[in-house]
Amino acid sequence: MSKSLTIIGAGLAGALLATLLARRGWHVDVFEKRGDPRVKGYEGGRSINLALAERGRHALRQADADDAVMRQAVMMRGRMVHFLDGRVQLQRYGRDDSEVIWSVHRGDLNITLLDLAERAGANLHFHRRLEGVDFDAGIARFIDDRDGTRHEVSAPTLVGADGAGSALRATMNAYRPLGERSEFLDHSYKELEIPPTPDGGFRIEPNALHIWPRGHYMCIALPNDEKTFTVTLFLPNEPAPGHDGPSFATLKTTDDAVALFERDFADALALIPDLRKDWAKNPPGLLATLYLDRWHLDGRAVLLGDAAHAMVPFHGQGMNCAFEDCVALARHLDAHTNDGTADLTAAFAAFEAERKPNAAAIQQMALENYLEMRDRVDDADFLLQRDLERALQERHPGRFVPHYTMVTFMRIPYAVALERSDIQREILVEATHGLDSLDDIDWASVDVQVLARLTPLQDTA
Ligand code: FAD
Ligand code: E0Q
Repeated sequence: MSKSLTIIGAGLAGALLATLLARRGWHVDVFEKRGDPRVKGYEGGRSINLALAERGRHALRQADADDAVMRQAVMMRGRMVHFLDGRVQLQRYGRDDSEVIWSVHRGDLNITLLDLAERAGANLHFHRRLEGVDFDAGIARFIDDRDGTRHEVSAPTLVGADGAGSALRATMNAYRPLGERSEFLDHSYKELEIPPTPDGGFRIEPNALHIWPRGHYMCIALPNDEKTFTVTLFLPNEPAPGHDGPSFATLKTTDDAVALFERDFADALALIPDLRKDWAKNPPGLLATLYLDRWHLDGRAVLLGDAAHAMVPFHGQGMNCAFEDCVALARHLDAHTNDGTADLTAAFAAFEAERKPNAAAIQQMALENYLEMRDRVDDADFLLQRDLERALQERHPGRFVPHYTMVTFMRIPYAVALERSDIQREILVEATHGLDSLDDIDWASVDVQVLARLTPLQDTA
């Protein structure tokens, strides 16, 4: 078979890619270390829900998966900011309800995508953990963790969709170094749950991403369609030098955790009856950015999604970016296929050339967004800059487009969004310097800047 591929990992990217390729006539085998979530229920996967945005939805439409996914999605219109004194404020993400994001359940989404992959003709193999690859012989070795049995499979072409801890990446790197570098954030996360009300409703506003910004740390909550919220606390691992604020290291007992919530997240604490149990369930989750110089080994193996470019979660774009990768890889494979034979080396190289700069851009923007989220969403400078951003969007439609809009509601390359955001931030900072209201803006000089420094922007068709 000339058009065949072996995908490692049946998570979000692996399942979507399998569907896209099987529909294009590829023979696809997918190997997943866990059991089939459709049989036993979804095991593992620590972030229980995820924000789905336009990039991800566009990719899902390519696989006719968008309708099924959207049936279980909860709309989020903006950030609901919870201040220390208990006040709340909705900061809209877009102009109206056509510019919103969607909270989706990771397990349900995975199941929807696995069903589609199977229906498209992909062969799914569960309980198969990749352990190593003999690249010279084209053989992949798997272990079934239930009984330790080993399985060898002929796999001349491998795609790594096996996530941030990718085993395929490790074996590629051992064969020919990929130039791998991980930068761990000095913050980790813990997940907690807000249950439904006794009569089965949402405890707080469902159509928002809730956020409790507290300077060096924060909580967020995303709604689930079963009327619960998943709360995530992001906190430093160690006390910051010169600060005596809370950290995972200083919260030694569940009493310490409750005390932190009593002091800093009092309105959230009232909503989390099982805080003690949830707290003890899992160790803090680590957060890191992964950089590679190379994503592929000629035509024999290629990485995508978190396996290629894990990022911190603060822009809610990791899955969205992984889904964009899948569409791009399928497109490059098509473009490099002639008379039923694919030039895999050329396809993988073209995929890497297109996606690597964009992955680097969203990795950087995700890191920057953490500071904004935890420290700036409640400060006056920031809010004035957001107001000016909206005003300039109206004055210069299609030219001055807010940062969040470019990342979340458009599909222009992330690298373009980053480049334009940097210019726009300079304009915003300069124009609002020393001011406390838009009344005193020098519009003529701001308009000159916008016209001189920003070209008209067209979304990717
Ligand atoms: P994964 O989803 O991790 O899938 C990898 C699959 O490979 C898994 O099924 C795993 O079991 C399997 N596997 C692993 N090793 C092996 C092996 N050796 N052999 C076989 N199979 C293997 N992204 C968003 O877009 N929006 C959000 O709101 C968002 N929030 C997040 C919040 C948190 C706290 C975190 C940590 C991440 C968040 N993300 C978000 C990022 C998102 O979770 C990832 O980017 C996304 O899951 C990447 O998909 P993937 O398919 O590459 O990897
Ligand atoms: C989104 C949606 C985990 C997470 C996921 C997200 C977002 C945030 C803060 C976090 C960014 C934002 N955001 O509100 O600007 O838009 O996905 Cl922490």
